[in-house]
Amino acid sequence: MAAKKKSNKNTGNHSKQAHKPAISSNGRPASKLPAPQLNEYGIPDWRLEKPDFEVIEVSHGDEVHYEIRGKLDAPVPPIRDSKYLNQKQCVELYRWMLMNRRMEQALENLYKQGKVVGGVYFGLGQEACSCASAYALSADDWFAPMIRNQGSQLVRGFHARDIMMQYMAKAGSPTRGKDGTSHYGDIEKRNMVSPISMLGDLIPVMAGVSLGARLQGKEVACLTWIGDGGQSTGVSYEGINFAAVRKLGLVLIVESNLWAYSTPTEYQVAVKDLANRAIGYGMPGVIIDGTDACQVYDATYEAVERAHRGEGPTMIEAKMMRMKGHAIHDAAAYVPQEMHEFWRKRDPIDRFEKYLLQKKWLTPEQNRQIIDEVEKELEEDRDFAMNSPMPEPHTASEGVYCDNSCHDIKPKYAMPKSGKRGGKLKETEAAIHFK
Ligand SMILES: Cc1ncc(C[n+]2csc(CCOP(=O)(O)OP(=O)(O)O)c2C)c(N)n1
Ligand SMILES: [Mg+2]
Repeated sequence: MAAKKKSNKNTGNHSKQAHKPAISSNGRPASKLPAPQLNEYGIPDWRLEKPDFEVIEVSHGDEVHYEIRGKLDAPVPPIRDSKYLNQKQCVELYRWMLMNRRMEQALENLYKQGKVVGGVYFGLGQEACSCASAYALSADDWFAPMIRNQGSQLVRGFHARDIMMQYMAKAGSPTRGKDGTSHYGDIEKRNMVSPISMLGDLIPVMAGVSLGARLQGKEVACLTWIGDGGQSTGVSYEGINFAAVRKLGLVLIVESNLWAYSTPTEYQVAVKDLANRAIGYGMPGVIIDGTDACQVYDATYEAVERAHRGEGPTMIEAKMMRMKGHAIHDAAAYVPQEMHEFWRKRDPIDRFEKYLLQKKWLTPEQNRQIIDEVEKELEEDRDFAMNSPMPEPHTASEGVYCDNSCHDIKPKYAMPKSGKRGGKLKETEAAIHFK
């Protein structure tokens, strides 16, 4: 169910044309990129910094806490120039990241004012990962956000007011007040599959969306995200493996944000780089700095192109830090303070802003204007959401189950092509399965 929308000037649905590599006037790529390094298992690692520390469990009697050991005073790395993004796109992307951050700040305030019905989830520190990846999709591609990917919904055409109304369970929210978080999709316009709370379950679903489109003669990229914790679930393995075997257009971003609730990655998995798991599935993997919008965009863009060519899935490990607790109720007191300080210096929005200003792709005046516009839009959306009504009691049972008046279930692109053999199995074939 999708909320009725006001017109969206900044649609995240980009034409192919918009994704031409940034080329300088002499026809060469605008900048020289360093050759990507490979990790010990041959996985490309695009990062310009490899943070060198680990979290360890320390116990004093009955009390256990975490400490961080390693090099915490390393200089902040530069942003890696994009191979594909031009100036206009970079500025637009920066605006989405700002919108993502400021919307979540507004949601936090609404929660503290008692206006939110359930909890609130944040993607603080992960705005580049959510926004730049969604920005790399073409209009016909599909995406399925998880709790840290509210920014991707903005990029793909939802408004802050939709998300705010959803958290407040308002009548005009995407689920008409029937859910307090983000369990809605839009299969008509924005090609968004609803988040599934059970971690990993979206992976086979998105593999299935890719397969469904292929049966209808279309290769689409299907983007979803999974946390470092969520990636350990069995269904993640099954879904990724299925996509790899059938060469489906799954684009999987592993949000390697160092914590799964209160468990540090060191106590969750034995591998150093989660992208190494791509080797076991027989698919390409790449490691990127998840706080660098250009790296996120380029890696996703290449994975999307690969999906469009029908070559199969890609696993992108985006390394970064979950900068807040699991949700608003979790103060994350278990995270060593120095760890927050290290990553605060690598804030994706601050770094991207500085990069654009230094490159003179954004003047301080233009920057001020963008910030003012974002704030104004959010203020209007917040007022709209706050003043909109709660659902009428009699609507409680409406739209819960799909019926004939709901929508036609039909192929989106074309009638699936049937095999030469026809749909009927020979009796002997069916019998083979029971032997
Ligand atoms: C299959 C399953 N197990 C457990 C949970 C409860 N749960 C929700 S989020 C979460 C932690 C997820 O950590 P991670 O995947 O690293 O994502 P992050 O919160 O760091 O973004 C857990 C255990 C769940 N939703 N689904
Ligand atoms: Mg995590």
